[in-house]
Amino acid sequence: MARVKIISNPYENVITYKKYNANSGAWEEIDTNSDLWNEKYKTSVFPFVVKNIVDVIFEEFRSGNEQITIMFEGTDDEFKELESVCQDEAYSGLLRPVASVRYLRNARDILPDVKAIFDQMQPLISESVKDSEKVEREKRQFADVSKEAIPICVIGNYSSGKSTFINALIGYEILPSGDESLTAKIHKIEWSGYDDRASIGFEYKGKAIKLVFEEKGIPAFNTGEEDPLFDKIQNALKGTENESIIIRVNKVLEVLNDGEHAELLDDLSDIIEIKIPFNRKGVFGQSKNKFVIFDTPGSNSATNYEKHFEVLRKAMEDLSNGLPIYISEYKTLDTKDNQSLCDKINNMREMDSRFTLIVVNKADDANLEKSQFDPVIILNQTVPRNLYAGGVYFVSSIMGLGSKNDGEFIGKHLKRIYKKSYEEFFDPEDDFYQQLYIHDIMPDQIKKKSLEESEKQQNTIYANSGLYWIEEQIEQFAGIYSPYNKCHQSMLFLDKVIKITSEEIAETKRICENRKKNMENQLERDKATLLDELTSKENELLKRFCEEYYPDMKTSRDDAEKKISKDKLAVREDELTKVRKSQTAFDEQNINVEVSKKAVKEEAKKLTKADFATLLGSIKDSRDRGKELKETQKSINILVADDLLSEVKSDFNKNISNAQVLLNNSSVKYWNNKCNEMKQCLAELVTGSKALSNEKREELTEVIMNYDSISFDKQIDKIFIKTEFERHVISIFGVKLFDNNKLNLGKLSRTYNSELKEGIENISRRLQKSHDLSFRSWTYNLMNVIRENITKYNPKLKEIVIGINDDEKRINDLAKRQLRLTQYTHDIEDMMSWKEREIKDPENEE
Ligand SMILES: Nc1nc2c(ncn2[C@@H]2O[C@H](COP(=O)(O)OP(=O)(O)O)[C@@H](O)[C@H]2O)c(=O)[nH]1
Ligand SMILES: [Mg+2]
Repeated sequence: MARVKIISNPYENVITYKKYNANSGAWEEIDTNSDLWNEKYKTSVFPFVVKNIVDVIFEEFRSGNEQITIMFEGTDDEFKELESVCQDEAYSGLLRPVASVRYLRNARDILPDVKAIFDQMQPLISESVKDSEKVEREKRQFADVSKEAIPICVIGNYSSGKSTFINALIGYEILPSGDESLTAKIHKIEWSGYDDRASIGFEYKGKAIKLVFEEKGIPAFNTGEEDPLFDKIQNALKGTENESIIIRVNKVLEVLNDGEHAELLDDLSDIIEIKIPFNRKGVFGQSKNKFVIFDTPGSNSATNYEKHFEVLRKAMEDLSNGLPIYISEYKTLDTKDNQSLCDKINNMREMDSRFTLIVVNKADDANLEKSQFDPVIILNQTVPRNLYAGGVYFVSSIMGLGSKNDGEFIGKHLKRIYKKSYEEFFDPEDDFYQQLYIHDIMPDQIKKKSLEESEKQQNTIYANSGLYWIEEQIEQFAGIYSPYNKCHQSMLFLDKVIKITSEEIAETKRICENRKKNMENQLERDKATLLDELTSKENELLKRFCEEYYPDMKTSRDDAEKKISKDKLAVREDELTKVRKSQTAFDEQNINVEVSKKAVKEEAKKLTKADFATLLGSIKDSRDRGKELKETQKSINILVADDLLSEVKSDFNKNISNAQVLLNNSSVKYWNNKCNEMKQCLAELVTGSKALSNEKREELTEVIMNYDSISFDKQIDKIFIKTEFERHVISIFGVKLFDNNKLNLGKLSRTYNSELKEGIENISRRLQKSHDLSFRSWTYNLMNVIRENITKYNPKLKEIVIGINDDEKRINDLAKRQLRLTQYTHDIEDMMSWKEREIKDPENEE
């Protein structure tokens, strides 16, 4: 029986494959000539290619009617996709998908935790990357990653229907469509948060302008001076006091897009921000996700092409990990204009084109007759060839919009098209009945869902316009795929911040070293020698103390490690069983069914045929009774397992927090001792030195011996232990029930002990790092006090010493922040790394 393994890591965007060698009992590389080596199957989004992957596996590994086991290592979400594909009748039930013990958590599940950590980090990050100009971009990106907004970037050539498509998503005719001016701007559109409020914001002649629309009335905007553009806006709004917000917003946007007064628009910012109500009809309007839509200028308005693109790129810079939607018409899928735009997009690193949705708009007007329609040919045309990721969607934006606003359009042109096509989209009996979604090109298992779901839609025009299914896909992206992106971006961002902090530390250290050298050069020789001796002693001790710390703490770690044995668990299990049994009125006497059955059988041998019927009856009776008892026993086992597991978990929590206290105490004790040792050693050096007068020597010795004791950074321990904690509790949870509904005690005690050990190691390591830093900072400060004393009566030197002091404080601060950033990064990394689970079915184990 063939066994293949798929390892998919959507966080890193890689899929790899292995095959099982029954002779060696090991997983090996797949054959070099396998189609699975195809780049497409290694880096795509798994659900987009899973059907093809399964096809290849079926083709290459099939041998007669033998089953093929497909072992899957990855997230549960992706495993479900695999399962649904394998059910396809085409594989005659020969494919057996199995989830491996190794798995990754779904991004949508960990994203809230990642965000929580980011929130905690926010002040830390802004402190660490202050003043530095080069990190402005990173900071903006950070804001993006930690925000919930999901950018949708609508791109396409001039007049392909971008604005109309966006209006269809929103369900209101907000954006003007039709004629587009050469000075076209980017429109950034968000939900206003209210049904009766909207705003338009932009910059004009360097001033920020914001028009706020409420249910009734015309927005007042007091600009101070008269301006032809504002006059035009006021004019356009005249008499619309009682119109809907949508109409008023549309009127203003028309003015801001009107090529007739292009010269006025030159003073308008490139981005116009619009906040408006969304129509609640449809998937998009009901989504809980916060989408931000960008309407981009059509690219083939030749003269401004480069400029438009630059504007778009800038807008996207702030909003990485967005969803690109490419709008094209059916008849222009293969044009040069589209080719050059595709090239641009593929070169734009801000955009993750792995997810691009391709919309063939105005499909109400396209010739999609079956005889002409060939997906293979379409996929080979410019736009799909360059950008196809998960689907080509056939849409009529006008019909989609009409399905949400009941055909009430502002523009006559749109209204006419809607009215004209209404029957075609509504009446199945119509000669030209249109269901645009049936033309969509996407992976089979998704297509299947699309057909089923679209068929079920109550609003037929909405479904038939193709809008419904693309909204479903956008929602899918937001729910499942976008979190991976955000997780990934957050890691990239953290790495950058940590790198920047390191650079700053290195730079400050360099300045500090120079200052020290400078000071020593200016100091009298004897004093300089003393300072030199003190510094090297300080370094030597610092090094030794840090090295000895971890081994020294071993006893404390051992003390904290309160292991649990399998036997002890068994005893506790017995006790809990007794308690549960007494509550369930469990009849102990009847438990010996097996014995009584045997006795009946013995009897049977002696009996004649005549008595046999009665006997059978009694066997059946006893069997029924046995069954009943087994059921009771089973439910008791389940209860006991729950009891025991929750006891063990609270025990674990208790032990971990005890360990935390214990380790902290002994660590504090260790460093307090070392502080004293350090003081003594340095004081000895001073006492034995000839560089200072008797009086000054004594004074300095006293300063050293009376120097403050060390204080530790408490905050660090508090923050980290929380996440540390949860992680381990989750692992303990992972101990599953056995078939007989009892816990696997051996496994439980093993897991418990190893998790406890690891937890303690982690606490210890974190303490080490944090206390080590505190100690360093304490020594730096002590050395500065000494330095100040030695140079006390020299004003020029004093200044340098103050500088050194500041530098060292800064280095220390940065190092502490960096430590915390690193810890946070580990926490996030850990969430995205491979985990192992216990699996009930022993067959699944490798
Ligand atoms: N028949 C039809 N025409 C459409 C559809 N969507 C847009 N149009 C028309 O195409 C033209 C350009 O649309 P617009 O949204 O302004 O395109 P943009 O330049 O890409 O923003 C307008 O005249 C629209 O009425 C559609 O679904 N069907
Ligand atoms: Mg437009």
